[in-house]
Amino acid sequence: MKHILYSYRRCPYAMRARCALIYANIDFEIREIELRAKPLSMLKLSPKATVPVLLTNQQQVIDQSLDIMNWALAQHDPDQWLSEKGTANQEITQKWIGINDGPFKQLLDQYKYPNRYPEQSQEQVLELALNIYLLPLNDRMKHHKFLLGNQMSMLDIAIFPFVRQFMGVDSKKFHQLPLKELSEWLNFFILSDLFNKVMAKYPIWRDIET
Ligand SMILES: N[C@@H](CCC(=O)N[C@@H](CS)C(=O)NCC(=O)O)C(=O)O
Repeated sequence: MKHILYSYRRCPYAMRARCALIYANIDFEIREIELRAKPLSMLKLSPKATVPVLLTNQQQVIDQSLDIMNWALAQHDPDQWLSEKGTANQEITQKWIGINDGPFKQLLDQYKYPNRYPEQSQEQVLELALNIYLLPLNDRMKHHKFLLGNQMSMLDIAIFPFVRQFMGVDSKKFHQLPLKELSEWLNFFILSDLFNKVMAKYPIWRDIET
């Protein structure tokens, strides 16, 4: 039996999980869901009702994107995305993923849906995102190609889908910002063969009515 991933194509958490699963050459089935009509089979596995959810062929349920990444890389990690585990880089990875999934994700939602967050203008949100996250990330890549050095790591993969979404809100404006290195880094992933596979389209999964 194949592993099964409940996924939503445009969700950055699901993207990072699919990146790791595809990179690790895991044979898995994608069940593309609709957020507004989640299949009962997924809710039974994971009542918290967020994607991604992985059901392994050993019937283990993994319903946090970072856990799915770590599970996939533990099976197979051909380019050593986790090679720096146990060193200072692990702390750096946790720090940046923490900012990404915490304050930056919040700013991303505010930036995407300004009408839902009238207390701050889109300009103010952009300014904050630049200061707490985007400019410091850009600085990290002034001297090497990826966030932890010249080799790609789990950190790059865990956060680029979120930065891509931020850029996508107004890509013209984004490219006028002093984020040259970050833009090149993003482009590298967006144009990669891996990302092309990650963004393949699937029909919506429907549980069979009983
Ligand atoms: N901490 C979770 C967050 C996943 C998450 O929030 N996914 C969003 C989609 S991008 C979701 O499923 N939201 C539920 C909904 O919109 O109903 C993870 O890392 O997997």
